[in-house]
Amino acid sequence: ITTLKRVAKDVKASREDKVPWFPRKIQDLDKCHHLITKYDPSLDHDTCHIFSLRYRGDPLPHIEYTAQETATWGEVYRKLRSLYPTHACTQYLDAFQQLEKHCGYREDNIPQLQDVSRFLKERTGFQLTPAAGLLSARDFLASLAFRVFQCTQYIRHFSSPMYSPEPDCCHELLGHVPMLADKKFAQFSQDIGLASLGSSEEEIEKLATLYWFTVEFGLCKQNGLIKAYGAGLLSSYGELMYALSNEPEYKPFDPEVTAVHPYQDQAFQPVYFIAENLEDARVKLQNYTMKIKKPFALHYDPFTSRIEVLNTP
Ligand code: TIH
Ligand code: FE2
Repeated sequence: ITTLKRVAKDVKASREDKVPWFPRKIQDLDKCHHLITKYDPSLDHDTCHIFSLRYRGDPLPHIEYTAQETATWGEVYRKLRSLYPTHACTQYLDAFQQLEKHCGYREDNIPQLQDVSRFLKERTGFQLTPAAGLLSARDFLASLAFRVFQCTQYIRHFSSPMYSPEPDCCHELLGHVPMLADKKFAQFSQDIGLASLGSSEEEIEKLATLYWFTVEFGLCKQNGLIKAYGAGLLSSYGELMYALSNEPEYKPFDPEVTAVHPYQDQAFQPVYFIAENLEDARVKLQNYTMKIKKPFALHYDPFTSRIEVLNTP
């Protein structure tokens, strides 16, 4: 009841100054759990309030996966691992090696979020938190501002190991986690999150699209070759092969163009955006986000994990 009241008050306050409510400290993320009910057409694009039973600071739940689930993971792992040396960017390969060494990344073991979260925290300050399902773009992006990554824990159906239209633990652990261990990429991810705080619905939509074509499906140049850094590619054997096959269309990463490009969320992408490198993508993103109009400037204080709001006249 208290949480409900608090949310109602925040909504009211944000109407008054016309800036959508946003979390200012990491504990506020406990109020960012609006799930999207995606597949019920009557509820399309609607969100529902589900108050998570878990709060920040609680230990991450340990999951006992069944033999069948571990077998699915094993198949996904084995096939993807054989593609990484030729298809994944060097940042990914470096982190993957570390994860095999320190974090129980193996064919016969689905790593636990708690171990992986500890690993990331030491490398880039990112931490993982379990999500009950698909979150609204606003809530998902807001957590990135605090270097918190919301993860699913269930696994795809054994009948389609090489592609899943929905995120699952294979996608989080094999797609996102290795990239989040890279400092530059972690900064890039947090920058999208910071840009989203207090942004309008239209701007959130554009930032979510940018996120989609970079963090999920991004390609980059490396030593004259094209490599994948997007998690949606690195967790799907089928799409990783396809994305680097010369069959799809390729465009240079340009935030103004990328942010408004239509995307596909039930099948392979018809187009991929190629970044010069991760640093260049970060600079381009920064130039783009600087143009988003807000009545204040935001600063993230890494010592307190708080957002400082600087009023600009
Ligand atoms: N298609 C990815 C996979 O098979 O692992 C999962 C997703 C990525 C982005 C959205 S769903
Ligand atoms: Fe993802």
